[in-house]
Amino acid sequence: PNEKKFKVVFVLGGPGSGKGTQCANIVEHFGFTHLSAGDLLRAEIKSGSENGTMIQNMIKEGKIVPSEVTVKLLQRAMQESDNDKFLIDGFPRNEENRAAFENTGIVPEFVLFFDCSEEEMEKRLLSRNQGRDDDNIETIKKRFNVFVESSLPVIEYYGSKGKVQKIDACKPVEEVFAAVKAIFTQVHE
Ligand code: UP5
Ligand code: MG
Repeated sequence: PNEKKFKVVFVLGGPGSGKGTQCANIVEHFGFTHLSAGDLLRAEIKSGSENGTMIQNMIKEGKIVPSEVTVKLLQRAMQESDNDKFLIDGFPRNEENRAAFENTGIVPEFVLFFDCSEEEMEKRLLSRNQGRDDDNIETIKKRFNVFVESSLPVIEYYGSKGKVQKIDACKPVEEVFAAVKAIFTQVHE
């Protein structure tokens, strides 16, 4: 059960749509704590946990790590935080993820969806240069396929509940943030 009464916003969008970039801006202006599921999984690899090798292989293939692993990491991060407002970035990525998170009793307030063309996202990922294992053209193509096949249905599900705030994420960072800000100002207080 959601004992601490957490406020959660899911931040979704394709690989390279700008989730991490915009979450950093939201944290600064609206007092949320940013939890990137991908960052938590990459930290798990680095820490040498027993699941590390499995996670590493799945990320390299653009596949979605089993929900029990990811949900546990997210729950732990929320419980360890002093904050009660969270941006959950890059999760849930499929129906299994969504169902597993629902079992925690936490219902997201809304879903921020960064919509961007694959052409633009590919350009961004190939020029990111942060040494990510999955920023090569072969893995990027796989990530795009998984996004369309498994993650878009989750966004459609929340859309059918009237919970999706869609943003044109192909624009420059400042313009995207202006749209984000309008949503948080309106929806959030
Ligand atoms: N950039 C950002 N915004 C821009 C803009 N408006 N104009 C021009 N450039 C812009 O941005 C990407 C790059 O683009 C950066 O260089 C940025 O400066 C620039 P970023 O903000 O990092 O985009 P983001 O959407 O966060 O891209 P990311 O690559 O992190 O998205 P993914 O969803 O692919 O990655 P994530 O870390 O969430 O997941 C990685 C893998 O982990 C998954 O493929 C999967 O294998 C695994 N995973 C799970 O299994 N389960 C999970 O729940 C989560 C992840
Ligand atoms: Mg990211």
